Amino acid sequence: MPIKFPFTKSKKESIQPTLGLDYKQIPKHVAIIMDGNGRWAKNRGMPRIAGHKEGMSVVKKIVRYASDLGVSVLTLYAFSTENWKRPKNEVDFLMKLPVDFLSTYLPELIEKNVRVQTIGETSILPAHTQKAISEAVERTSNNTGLILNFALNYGSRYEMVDAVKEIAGKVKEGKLLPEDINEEMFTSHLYTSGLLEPDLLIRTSGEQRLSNFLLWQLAYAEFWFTEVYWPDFDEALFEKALYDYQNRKRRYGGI
Ligand code: V07
Repeated sequence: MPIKFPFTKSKKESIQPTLGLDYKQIPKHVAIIMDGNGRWAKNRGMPRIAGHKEGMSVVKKIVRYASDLGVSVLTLYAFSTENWKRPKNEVDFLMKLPVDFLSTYLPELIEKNVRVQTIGETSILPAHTQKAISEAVERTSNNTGLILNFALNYGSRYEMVDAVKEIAGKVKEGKLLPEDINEEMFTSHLYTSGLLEPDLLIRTSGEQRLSNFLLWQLAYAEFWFTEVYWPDFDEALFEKALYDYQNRKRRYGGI
């Protein structure tokens, strides 16, 4: 029998946990590197963009599930600063995905009380992409449920260099003393300012690298990897990641 949770608002969705998750210890912030879309398509003799399209459907499923489980922040690595090196047709297609996603899914996000945010240098994305995203950000800005945080044109080293530049500017203007620079104030200059640090990082497709994703913010996160390509990722695997997370001892460098 499907189990409904007290924190689930939607009448449409229900989830069937199988592993015995502890609903009092759901990770607050889950970050995902959604890898393997191109390889998934290639294995089926399909163009890479078919993998991206299928990957987008999985985003919808996982957003629903994370929202139902009571996750506070879901950060998804949708487009990295390195992804511009891909063929133009692929980049063009990727830049249409936020438009496509939101044209069909924004009403459900609103209904589910999800708040859309982004991290990364979104100001250089194509106008149609920016327009769709800023509309979603605006229309969900008062929502208090899951924060759905898309990393778009995101690179962690760039983010940190940007923070350093901003801090240096404040020092130069005499607004800040070098001795007042500390971890907390550095953190507050990153794109993720105001968000909790990720508790759990998931990467699909068998790669076990950070690829310039949230280098500073993942300092204490648990890492969880699967061989499964992102288009084949599903609720059961997400639940397994959370289950494994709950069964690891988190010591923060202590004993
Ligand atoms: C993208 C689908 C998922 C697999 C990984 C790469 C391809 C959803 C979005 C999106 C972004 C912003 C937004 C709403 C939706 C997206 C890109 C790629 C660039 F406000 N999926 N997805 N954006 N992929």
